[in-house]
Amino acid sequence: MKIYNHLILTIGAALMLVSCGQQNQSSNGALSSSAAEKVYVAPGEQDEYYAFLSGGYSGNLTVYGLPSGRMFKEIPVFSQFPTSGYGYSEETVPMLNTSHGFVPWDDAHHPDISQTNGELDGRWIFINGNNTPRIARIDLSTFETAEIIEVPNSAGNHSSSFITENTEYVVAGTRFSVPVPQRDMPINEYKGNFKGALTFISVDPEHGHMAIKFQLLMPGFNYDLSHPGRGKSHGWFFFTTYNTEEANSLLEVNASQNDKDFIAAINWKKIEEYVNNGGGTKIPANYAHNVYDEHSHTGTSTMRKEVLTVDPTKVPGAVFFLPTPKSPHGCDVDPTGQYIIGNGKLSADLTVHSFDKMITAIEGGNFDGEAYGIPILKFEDVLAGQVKSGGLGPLHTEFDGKGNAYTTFFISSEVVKWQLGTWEVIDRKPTYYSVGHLMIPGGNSRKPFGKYVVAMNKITKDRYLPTGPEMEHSAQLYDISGDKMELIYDFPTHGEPHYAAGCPAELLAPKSQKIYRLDENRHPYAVTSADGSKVVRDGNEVHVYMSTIRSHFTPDNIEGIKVGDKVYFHITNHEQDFDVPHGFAILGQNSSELLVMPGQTKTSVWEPKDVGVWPFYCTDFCSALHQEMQGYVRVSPA
Ligand code: CUK
Ligand code: CUA
Repeated sequence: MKIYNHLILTIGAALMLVSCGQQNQSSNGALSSSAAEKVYVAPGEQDEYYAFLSGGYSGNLTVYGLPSGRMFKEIPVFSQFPTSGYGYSEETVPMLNTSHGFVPWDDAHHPDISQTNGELDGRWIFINGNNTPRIARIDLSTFETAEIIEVPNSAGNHSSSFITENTEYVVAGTRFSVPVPQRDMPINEYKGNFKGALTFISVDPEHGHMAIKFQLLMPGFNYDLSHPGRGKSHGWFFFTTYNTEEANSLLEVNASQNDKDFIAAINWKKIEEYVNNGGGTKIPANYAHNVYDEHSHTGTSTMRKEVLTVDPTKVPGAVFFLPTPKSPHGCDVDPTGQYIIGNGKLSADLTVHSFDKMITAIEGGNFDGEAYGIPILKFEDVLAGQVKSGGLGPLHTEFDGKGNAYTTFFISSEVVKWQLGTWEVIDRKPTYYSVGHLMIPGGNSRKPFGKYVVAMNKITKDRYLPTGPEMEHSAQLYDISGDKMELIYDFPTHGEPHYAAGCPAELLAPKSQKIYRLDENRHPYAVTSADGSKVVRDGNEVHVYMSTIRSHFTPDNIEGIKVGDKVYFHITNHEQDFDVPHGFAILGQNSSELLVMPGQTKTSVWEPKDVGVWPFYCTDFCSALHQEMQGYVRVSPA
């Protein structure tokens, strides 16, 4: 490994020099004024694209505009979010329930926008929780988390949440293989005993509701990333694997013995047919299924008890392994569905497999042995071509829809543009620094919008004014409308974006002006008429039915509360104008303030510990009389 590292550093340094020399820029990538014009969105103007960047360890999803790089919103998904009270209000706490209890955090990596016929349809965006395996669905008419389903038998839900071309399934892989079902056993008995569960979660086409259709129990490799087939390869799903040695400790000596790992090709249509005909085995599995209803404004959590598993060897012709060099990470399928690109992260060359050749090889039945009963195709039989990239540490590839692919190189810090079919490198530009994923709006669909690519970098170093040892990560925007890529902008990101998804603004902006109608509010504690406000005691629980409108609370003077009571403030916002939330916070409250959108009801719980007269106020500036939007709660001795 020492020699190898040395090689990387030497070649990497040489490459940086070469590629910087090719730039029409200074060594730090400083730009011309025409770049400024390209990203400038004048006051009052709007961006051309939405970009949704995963928040990594923030557990959330951030929304940006392109080309401006302006951040519009952080959508809370897996993490408690004081800004809106998500994960604090009674209505949203159930969204973070899991079989392990309340888990108010996760590591979110890969967003993917729903598709119809392989094109973005802008209905929902899905994202994975990596650490406590979960998949979330965010409604793109409200930009709110609408559903979270836990994924049992998975660990490190990383190769997720990619969707099939009609959003039939959102698919989740597992970075760790684990005992299935979980049990106490020696770790060094991993090999042959641990399983990698690949989970196919069906999506109801009308409402988007998710349900686990089946789990394919694969050999104990690490299933790192995945991509759906599309077009001609629709019906298949592809997963990169590493650690096909099944080592239980991934010190490099163990993990990189095999010259080639695999891309697993899964014919999910075949497995779907198998389970529709009664195939598969149900096993006990506890997992939470959390749904937020936008009419009752309330989340509910249901614990599911079993899952349908499928043994891949029981479905002949459904699962194959494609040998792919050197610990492939990214697994990307081009817009035509013909090419499957495996980026061996310990390699310099990119391996491109051909879907047609794969089918021919499968039909020919001439295999290179098998692994746990799963046929291994011959490398030469499926290889479409190799890209002699000249870079090091390839991770991820996106497409512009014009026959070009763009691959990130983590070690040599660059984006390389190459041509599908000829495998020729066309252009390369440095990134600052150590790029992970990249994103072209729609670059993960049959119809990419190949005008910009966003590179998401892991190391920020000197790109911004320093803010101490911890800096936000950095994204970079390249104009890819010409033959050569042009770096036009840097912008800081939030958390650690891994992947992102983007779409034209007109796909979302019109319907995203939605408001919740007060007359459709079915929250059990809603106050939908002006005189519905009241205070109701039930033992030591007190329910305050409160309404808000610019700029007062009703009621605003509350008496009769005692120390030891549990007080529920159910706040209904009577506004019906777009973008007029009211907030609520009371002194000493140890959860969070709330933001209540027009037409919505949200509940905050307060258990007063001390007698006194305690003020509450609106936390969101709502009118010239916002500062008058306040009240008192009198707390008497028990
Ligand atoms: S991963 Cu982070 S750079 Cu989670 Cu898709 Cu490759
Ligand atoms: Cu309501 Cu400020």
